[in-house]
Amino acid sequence: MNTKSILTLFTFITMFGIVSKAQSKKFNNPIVDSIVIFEEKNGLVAVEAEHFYKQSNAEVRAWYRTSKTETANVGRDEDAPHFLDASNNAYIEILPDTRVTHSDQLIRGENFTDEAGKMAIVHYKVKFNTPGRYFVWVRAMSTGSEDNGLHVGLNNQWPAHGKRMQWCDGKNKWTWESKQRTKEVHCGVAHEIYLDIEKPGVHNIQFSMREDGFEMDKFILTTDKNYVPSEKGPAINLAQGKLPVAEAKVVQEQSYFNNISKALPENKVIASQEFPVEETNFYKNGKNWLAINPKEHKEAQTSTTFNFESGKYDVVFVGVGENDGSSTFSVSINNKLLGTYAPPLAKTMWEEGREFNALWRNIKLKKGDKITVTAKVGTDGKEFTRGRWAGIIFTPVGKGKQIQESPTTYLFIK
Ligand SMILES: [Ca+2]
Ligand SMILES: [Ca+2]
Ligand SMILES: [Ca+2]
Ligand SMILES: [Ca+2]
Repeated sequence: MNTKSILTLFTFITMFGIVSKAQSKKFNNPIVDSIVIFEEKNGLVAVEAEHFYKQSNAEVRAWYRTSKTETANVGRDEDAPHFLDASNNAYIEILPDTRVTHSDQLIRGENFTDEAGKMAIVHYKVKFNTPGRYFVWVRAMSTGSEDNGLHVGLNNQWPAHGKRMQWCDGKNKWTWESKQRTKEVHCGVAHEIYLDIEKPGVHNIQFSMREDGFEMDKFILTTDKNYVPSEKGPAINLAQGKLPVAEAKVVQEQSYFNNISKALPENKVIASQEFPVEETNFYKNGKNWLAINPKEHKEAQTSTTFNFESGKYDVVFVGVGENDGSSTFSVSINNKLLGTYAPPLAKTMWEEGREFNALWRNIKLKKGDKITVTAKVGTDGKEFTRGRWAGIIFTPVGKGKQIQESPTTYLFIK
């Protein structure tokens, strides 16, 4: 390559770098105008988190939108996108997320702050018709232990009862919660997160970072102490302005296996297609599965080596439900049977998901162990199943059940 083409290439790379950074950057810009005002009616108001009109104190950490068309690339962010089950198919996340597990260094003022109103503040305008005490609920997604704290404030004040919102239940799924973390109760106390609205009129509702990596989908304020929001929560009311066009409903394109593989950063994964195929009676079915052609074989077997750290794991075997019967799968370690599993009948031709996988807990594995999967086709008397399976996940002991709760899908990816 001559000097000129090296220079051209260098210029191109530099420009590309600037462009991709600029594109990420705009996902922290507001998409609603500052004239947009949400409205409380009958003691209730709901707001999509992605509809903030302003961010402040956003130098070190900021909130970034994620949707089908928006994925920020601004540093460490290890969890998978979660817009599929989000209200309005979009949410915001505080990035980068440099404290993912307890073993990552805690740096106050960078990846953590116990001071409300100091870092990464999002702002919303709400017109209140009814003064009173409003309990604050937020729909959040936590994938670990260091991304589940938040502060809420009012008109640039950060009252004691808006500090340290905490999530413990509902890992890896969108979860409504309204609890305050205290010295005594780390998982939080109910009915302690509220804002007192003294006068009717337009007020500023604000959320600020406690832990980076926090993901917020939607929030509500309610005067009803016993109200518990469910699913995607109540409808949005506007007092003034217009919201952007709703985010397109997204068809799940990622497989369940991919979703649960990424559910925890500690997961070790062997996809079925990483196992050898030759002379096993299996074939590669699409991008995700191994399968058996029942016209040629009724049984297939393949083995590979466990190349991860020795230790104890929860083992999740992700099978595929089919509607022609139940396939049977056996998993062995060094030729010793770990267990046998037959997924139930699926309603569709094939389906991966919560219903179609096996969990073996607290299994001792050594680096170099031989993992063998044997599959047998099932039948309904007329047609045969194809013994389809997606792979095996080795997750820390006690986490198996949790990672199984990932979004389900039955799409076949060609
Ligand atoms: Ca993320
Ligand atoms: Ca974090
Ligand atoms: Ca996160
Ligand atoms: Ca949302």
